[in-house]
Amino acid sequence: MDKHIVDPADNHAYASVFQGTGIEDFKICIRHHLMSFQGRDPDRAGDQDVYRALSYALRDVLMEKWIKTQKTFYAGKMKRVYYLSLEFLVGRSLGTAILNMGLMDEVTQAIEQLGYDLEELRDCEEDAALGNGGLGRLASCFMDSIATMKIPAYGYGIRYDFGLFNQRIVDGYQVETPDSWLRLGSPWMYERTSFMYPVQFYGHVTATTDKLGNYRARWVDTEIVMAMACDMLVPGFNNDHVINMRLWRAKASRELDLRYFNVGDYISAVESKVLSETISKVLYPSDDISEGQELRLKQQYFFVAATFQDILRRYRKDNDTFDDFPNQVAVQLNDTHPAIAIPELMRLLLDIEGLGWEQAWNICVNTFAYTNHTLMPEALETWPVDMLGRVLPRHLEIIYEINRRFLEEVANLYPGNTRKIQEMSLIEEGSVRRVRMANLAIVGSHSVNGVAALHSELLKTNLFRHFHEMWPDKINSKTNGITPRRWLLKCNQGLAGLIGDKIGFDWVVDLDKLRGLESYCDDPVFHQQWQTVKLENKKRLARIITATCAVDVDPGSLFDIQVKRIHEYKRQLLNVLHAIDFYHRIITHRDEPVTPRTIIFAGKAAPSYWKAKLIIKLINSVGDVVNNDPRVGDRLKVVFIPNYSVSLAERIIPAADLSEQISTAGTEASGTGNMKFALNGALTIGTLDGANIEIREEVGAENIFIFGMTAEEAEYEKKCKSRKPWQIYEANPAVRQIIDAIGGGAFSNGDTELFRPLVNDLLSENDPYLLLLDLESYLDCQRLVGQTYVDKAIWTRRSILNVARMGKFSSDRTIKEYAEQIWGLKLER
Ligand code: HBZ
Ligand code: IMP
Repeated sequence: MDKHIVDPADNHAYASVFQGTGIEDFKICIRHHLMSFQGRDPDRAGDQDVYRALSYALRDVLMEKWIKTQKTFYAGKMKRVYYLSLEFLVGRSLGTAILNMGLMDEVTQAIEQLGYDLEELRDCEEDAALGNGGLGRLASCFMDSIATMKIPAYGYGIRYDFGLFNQRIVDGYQVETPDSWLRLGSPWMYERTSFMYPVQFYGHVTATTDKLGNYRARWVDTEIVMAMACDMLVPGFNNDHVINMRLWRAKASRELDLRYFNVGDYISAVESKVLSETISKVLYPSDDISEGQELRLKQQYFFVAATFQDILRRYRKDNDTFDDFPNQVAVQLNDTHPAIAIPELMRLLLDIEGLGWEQAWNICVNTFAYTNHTLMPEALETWPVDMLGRVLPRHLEIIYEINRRFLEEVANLYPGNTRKIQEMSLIEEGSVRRVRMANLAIVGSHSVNGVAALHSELLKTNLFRHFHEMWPDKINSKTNGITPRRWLLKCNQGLAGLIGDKIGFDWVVDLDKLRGLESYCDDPVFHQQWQTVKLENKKRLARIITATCAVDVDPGSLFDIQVKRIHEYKRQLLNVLHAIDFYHRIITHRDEPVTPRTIIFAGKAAPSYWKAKLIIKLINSVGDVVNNDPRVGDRLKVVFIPNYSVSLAERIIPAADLSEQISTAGTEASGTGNMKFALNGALTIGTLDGANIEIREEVGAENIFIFGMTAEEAEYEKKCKSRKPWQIYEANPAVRQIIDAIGGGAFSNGDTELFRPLVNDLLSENDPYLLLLDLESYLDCQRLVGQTYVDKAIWTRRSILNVARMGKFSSDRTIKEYAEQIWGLKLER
């Protein structure tokens, strides 16, 4: 029988209450949600209630567009792209939904007419912080670009109950508290109770033979956890295209309940239910360090197994065989976190679908592509063979077989080269044998990409050199990007408006259009307007600093900002050394003119990373001394803003004059904060590392402050130690004064032990991050920054040129490259 719920003639047939997107429609829909879903009297609703009602109203519009979008995928029999990521650092959704759907005027007015303020409603939203830092935020920028470029793609991940911890600063130290972002539920999470898949763990493997007499492995006696789909919808910019991130939530299986209930053990039944649901409880809070916990492995397999059941379900609707799989499905692995997908797809094809090894393997390799985000050895994931074999016995068997065949190939190519075989093996030998997930990901993918030009080169010449020699076409580079929608249009409405007045708004979807600003780089009226926008943004940030740090800062001073995860290689400590030097210069040469500065930090340290936490303590301690020294006055302030997050970044970045990107060359794979700052008119002080190199190429060497060693020089110094930190300490009085101040207790009430570990590292010949070797060059460069800032015309000109030349760093460009060069898609435009 025909179904008639939908009248095809009706434009808005799918939405029950929603008739359109006019001001009156919104008001009706908000009232409806307030009453029917929240049980609120519209006359007595608070900001939080109206925020929710508005979000649901917008979600109705999104859902309708999503269904239409999905239908076009089916109608066009399109190749689907699956972006698998354990992290999506989404931030807030309300503003993006309004902006991307072009509903700003309607919504603002509807809300105003109801007697509320849109800004205040937006502040009611909790960030979805389902990621640690760069890697997770990149995934979210990619979702925005994929939707904007109308690519048939899906993000897949985990719906953590607790996202990245909240950070408080107590007595200068970081203290972590849980991020219970779902306490009140999120209107942006669409729970689909009908999409539930079983995921197996533990058990063992038995062999059977199928009808044709072939070996078939069976994975039996397993524990089962259910994965429930929760969707977050992602609208493209101004194009009616809506895609989804499908995030899995762990639910106890009925089977598990019954096993205990049947024997009358009610408490055990409930206990094991709770236990199996812990899989999606919490995001692991370490970036760039692999923790190696069993629960983390279970998280990885949980989301991969559920995702592949969903992928195959969709594939089977239009296909009877697997021949066409790689032409219909592309899977991008965001780092090695989802790399267990490779043996999982093999398992499904071999054990469930009954394909032969060769055919299954070809399908795998042609389906998967792997993105590497780090060269740091401590971040490369390996799993103890014992653990993997216990949790996923069949997968370990498959990994061994992949390795056996692969090493055979290596041995044929390089007879007798046992060293090579050892280094390329998927198994690391040692007292504990471990599975190397990066090697698995390389062998099982047709494409391996780095995230900036330098990083990809280093993959080819160092970390993955053997693989590059064997497969010279596999490793490629896709320089990261950021979405201009969130990172300019939304976060810096003043600047976006000013740019729009001059050159229109085409840049929002075609960032190269910003080049049009170059012709205004010497226009004095435009300079004035440009400076006014920056000053307003700085005033807004100054208010936040007063509220959160209880320090008053001068919006007229140079805002010098470093915000990112706290990590030794990112060298926040180097920045502190400059702050101390600046302080010393003020108090020893009191009449010398200086350019007043506010040095701003924010960022989280992994809870187990004590040295990074000690750096936070040092920043706060230096701040305490400097900010309270009457000799300093308004010339210098040092502040640490607590609880860095996406929504805080949206307030901090537009207020920056100077962007600190000062990692040891060769350590930061790309960086994306560097791009966000430059796009908002900050000048960069940085090393020749990651994407900084490409930023310099684009903006011109005269418009960026570069200092320090190159990656090659840093590599050389690490090996040959031609310059020793203690020699620099002895030869340079300013350096000595800085180190002695920290070591002598000037920032720790005379305690000479507290910061001893940091001082020891600085003076050690084995400091892997080479801080003292770059310090003099950094201090000189900072002096030049201060002098340059005094000349407003020069600074503003450079700021404008930075923005004008940021076109390359749109994630739309990055995604276009992935789509055409890795995923095998042809794009409309
Ligand atoms: O990925 C970052 C890189 O450090 C940065 O240079 C790059 O721009 C960015 C995007 O490509 N890497 C991360 O953010 N890594 C993690 O967050 C991470 C999380 C969990 C891990 C390991 C790393 O187990
Ligand atoms: P999924 O791709 O099965 O996850 O479904 C996503 C949405 O696409 C569904 O809610 C439907 O609106 C639509 N859809 C699913 N299957 C088909 C199909 O076979 N043809 C057209 N649209 C479909």
